[in-house]
Amino acid sequence: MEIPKSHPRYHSLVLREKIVEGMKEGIVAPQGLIAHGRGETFDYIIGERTHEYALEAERAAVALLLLAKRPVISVNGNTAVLVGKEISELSKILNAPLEINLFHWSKERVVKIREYLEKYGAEILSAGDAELEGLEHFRRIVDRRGIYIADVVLVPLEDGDRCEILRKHGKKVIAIDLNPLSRTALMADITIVDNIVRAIPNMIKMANEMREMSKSELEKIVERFDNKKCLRKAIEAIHVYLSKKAEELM
Ligand code: PTJ
Repeated sequence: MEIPKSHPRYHSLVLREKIVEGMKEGIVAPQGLIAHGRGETFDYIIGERTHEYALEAERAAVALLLLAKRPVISVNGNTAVLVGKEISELSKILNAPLEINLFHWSKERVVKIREYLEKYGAEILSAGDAELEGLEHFRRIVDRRGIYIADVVLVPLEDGDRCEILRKHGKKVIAIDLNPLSRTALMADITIVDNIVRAIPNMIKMANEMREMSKSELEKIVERFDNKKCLRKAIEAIHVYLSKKAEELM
């Protein structure tokens, strides 16, 4: 669908089109449309911008990924179509392979996502030759060279209990989730409450700036970060935004 640039919701409509096209191509799961709608709602009530608390989380996330010995970036259908190019760039800068890990798993979708991402040149893992103990759904299927042995995993647009299991397996988890109330947001070590389409470009910029930092500088950034405080700020920002909108109607 051709969207006129003059449309007041142009950017949001472009993202919707990407998700819908992705679904038609068999990359995005049908449930991905619903997940995207939930994300849109939360983005709307934070004012569709990156807040200071999100920048702090993005910086801590980049520091943790730079410190990691075996970092991995998990990719699902929504992530692939929204930021395939950008997440591949981040993967290369951080030396963190992408791993295709799906909730609504099918062999065909794994192949399609792989083919879709391959043009961007990052290392892509998708062997599905290991299982994460403690999980019953398809997200348990991982790559022996990737999530299975990773020490830090970036999990954008997650669905909840894998985050808990990854932590139980001793891994540090970074989530990107616009919903600060989700189980994933509450379970992760670092939660980035920001739209993935803003978060990943921010993280690319930060990674380029921070990759020359010393280990102790990076460690300080991670130590200073407080995820609960960050989530509190995100919830307060929603409250402030909605109160302002209500006042405007007085
Ligand atoms: O491709 P698959 O099979 O792995 O499935 C992917 C989805 C996203 C369908 C699956 O993981 C799922 O059902 O996720 P949930 O439980 O709907 O959770 C997705 C979370 O991501 C929700 O809390 C949304 O608010 C959030 N979200 C959606 N779009 C964005 C987002 N967060 C950041 N940026 C977005 N663009």
